[in-house]
Amino acid sequence: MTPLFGTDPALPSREHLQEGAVLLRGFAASEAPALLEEVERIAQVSPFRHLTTPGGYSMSVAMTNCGRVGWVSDRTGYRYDAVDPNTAAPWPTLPSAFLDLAVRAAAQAGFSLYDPDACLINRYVADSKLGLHQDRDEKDAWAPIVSVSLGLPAVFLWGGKRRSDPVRRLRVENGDIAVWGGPARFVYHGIAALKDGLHPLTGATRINLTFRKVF
Ligand code: MD3
Ligand code: FE
Repeated sequence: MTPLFGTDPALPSREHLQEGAVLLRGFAASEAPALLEEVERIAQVSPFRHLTTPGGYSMSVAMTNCGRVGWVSDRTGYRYDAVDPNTAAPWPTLPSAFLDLAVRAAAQAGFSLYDPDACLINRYVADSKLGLHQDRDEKDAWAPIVSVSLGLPAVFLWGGKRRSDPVRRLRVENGDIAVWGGPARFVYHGIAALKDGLHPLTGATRINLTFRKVF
């Protein structure tokens, strides 16, 4: 008998983070090369770009999207937009391999019938970081955010419901998936400055897919 989750490093494991949040270590590891091929295909249509924050700063993380809508930021604020402002065309559609993976991961964390509208794709290089924030531009406040880590490892900053709550640090690696929904949906989180390195699949970068139920 092969257990689905266990202590064998070749098999995925499941860590309970808090009520509504689960870390599935290695869950996407075997699919990572196929997922990264899709990312390249998407980026040929809607290239990675450094968005401008409402405060006028350029983000150190480069972003693109696929799905019915994509997350964008500019001097006027944050929003989901059905059109890529850089190409004036719709975002590439969500590949079935993405949707299938997100639905399986959400189900493992107890969220059935997950139906994400958007996948934000983040690309980190050495020193890229994402400051502590909440994801609150989505109407559905219960549906989880599913986060897939690919390539170089990173450190998740994982706080509480208030910005002043203590922040835990959690190392995530290629193939790890975190699911944050229900009571964990509005916790503050971020990514510490990426350490430089070389990953066999992604070179000097980390790619993160975050699936969102927007409507
Ligand atoms: C959601 N991305 O794009 S996802 C983002 O690795 C974002 O690129 C990070 O945060 C990345 O908005 C981290 C992981 C994450 C962690 C904690 C959360 C997402 C979360 C808590 C609540 C909601
Ligand atoms: Fe976030």
